[in-house]
Amino acid sequence: MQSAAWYITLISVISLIGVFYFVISNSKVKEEYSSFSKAWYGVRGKWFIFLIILWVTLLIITLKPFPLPSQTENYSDKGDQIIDVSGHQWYWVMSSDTVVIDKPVVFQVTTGDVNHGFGVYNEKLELVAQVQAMPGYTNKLVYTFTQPGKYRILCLEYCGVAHHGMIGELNVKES
Ligand SMILES: [Cu+2]
Repeated sequence: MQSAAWYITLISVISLIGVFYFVISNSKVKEEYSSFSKAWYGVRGKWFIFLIILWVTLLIITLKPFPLPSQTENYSDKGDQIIDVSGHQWYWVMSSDTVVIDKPVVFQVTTGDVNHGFGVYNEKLELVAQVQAMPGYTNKLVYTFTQPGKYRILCLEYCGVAHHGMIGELNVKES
């Protein structure tokens, strides 16, 4: 894989040098191009409009499924599992430590002092979800667990001498 990437890069660079050399060596040659430009200026206008439409369409398609949940929506109305989380030097305070699988969990995360990173890890210590914990803000993290187990909450932002000791527990049970 690495060597394939290397060869593709090498070939691309050599062809680019070739193109540059061709353009530079032909730049002194004068040619009549008014007929050429007349024909292509119209195309250029249409091409520009086409690219604008394509760009706006792609923006709408790709930005709509934005991966972050709405920060203004009131989740308590929907019967989701809501956990208020607050990070402190150096511990986590959570309004609940038990959730069930296959139902969205809304973590409402803030901090009592400095910035922390709220990271949810599974039993293999793989990061499954995370959000920033910031003073003066409540950031929402919506995550649906699919595997039961004992999950851990670790801090993802260095916040002082006992940063590594900020370990919380979350029990995820079968529904
Ligand atoms: Cu921290």
